Amino acid sequence: MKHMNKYVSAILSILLIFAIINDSLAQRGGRGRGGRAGRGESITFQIERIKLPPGFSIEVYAENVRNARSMALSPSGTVFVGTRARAGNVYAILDNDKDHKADEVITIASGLNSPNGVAFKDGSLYVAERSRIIRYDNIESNLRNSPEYKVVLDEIPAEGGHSWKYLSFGPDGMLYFNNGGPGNNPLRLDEPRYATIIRVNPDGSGFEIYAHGVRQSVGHDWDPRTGELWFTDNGRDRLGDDSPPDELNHATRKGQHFGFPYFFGKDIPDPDHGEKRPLSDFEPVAMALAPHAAAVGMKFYTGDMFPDEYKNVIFIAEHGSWDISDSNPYNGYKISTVRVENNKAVSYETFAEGWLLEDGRRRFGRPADVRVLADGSMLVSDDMAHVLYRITYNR
Ligand SMILES: [Ca+2]
Ligand SMILES: [Ca+2]
Repeated sequence: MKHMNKYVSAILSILLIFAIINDSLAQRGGRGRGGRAGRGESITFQIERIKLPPGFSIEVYAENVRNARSMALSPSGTVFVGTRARAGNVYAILDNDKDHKADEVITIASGLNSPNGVAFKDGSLYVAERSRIIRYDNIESNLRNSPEYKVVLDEIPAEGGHSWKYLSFGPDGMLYFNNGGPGNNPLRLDEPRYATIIRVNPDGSGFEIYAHGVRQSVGHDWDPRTGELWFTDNGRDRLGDDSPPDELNHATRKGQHFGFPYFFGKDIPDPDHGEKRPLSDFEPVAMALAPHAAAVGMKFYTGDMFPDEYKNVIFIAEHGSWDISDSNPYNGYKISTVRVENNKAVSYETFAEGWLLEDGRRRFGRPADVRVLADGSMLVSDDMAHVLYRITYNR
């Protein structure tokens, strides 16, 4: 009996040690496992740390949405989610009982090449990979059947980085997407399709460059009041912790040039290319955003749930920095708002923060995109914690 107790005690000790090791691994990796980027440290998921203005709440809408990035909505309420990670997944997320919590996360495609961009129109899901756009017709009747796709547009040049895309239908019915610069500050006069925003007809015809000089824009939307395009753009790396800013830009017509790779922000010349053309050749930034914040997905708030002051305000997902030295806190890891009045951006404020801890290094999530739901609540995707959140307001 005494021996027995010793054995039991030894086994319990071993189990306890395993439990401690396991817990410490979970603390380090947590739900952020695989989401590690830069030199920051991933920690366990702590939604209670997210701070919002008074009256707003945030909760998890869907879990286990690995690498959740851009979102698209069907009229019936299906949320489609693109990803950038190697698995190449696209998801359909269903709230079958309409209680504002997802019931199913269906992987409708995998093995695609960073299918970051998703858009929905007339029953079809459009997906932007790095170098092509594909289309799944009648998708909502085929979510579980490994649906087949047709290629809409192929052979978009996509060397190097910055080729994952954001995809939307504009008010003109055309498909818009970015094609970033292949590197930190390359000048590629040989290939005008780099560092652009492009538009095509839904069948892939009518290819044209809508905006030039855009380093990497992974978020855009149209002002519902004017129908004009606004888009985020990520500034270059390795010009210091405080420079250059990320950008919110405003295109008023086709063919404008937004400065890359010659200038950043309002007037910051690139060390390699800044003297090659005059600043006056380029459209000024509409609002300079935090340096290296990685401003990505953005949408105008068009719902009725939030207070009136948020009507037509731009919500921006700031994915969060890595290119900041150890002595300074990171930027981003938050949702920001920019107010547009008389067609000018007039304010830049924090709406939701707390994904990054007070030490400025540890973080449990990275916002990637925002979407307004039919009831006026807002979805936020998080490609590090692998969830979608839903933000609501209680009058
Ligand atoms: Ca539900
Ligand atoms: Ca610019």
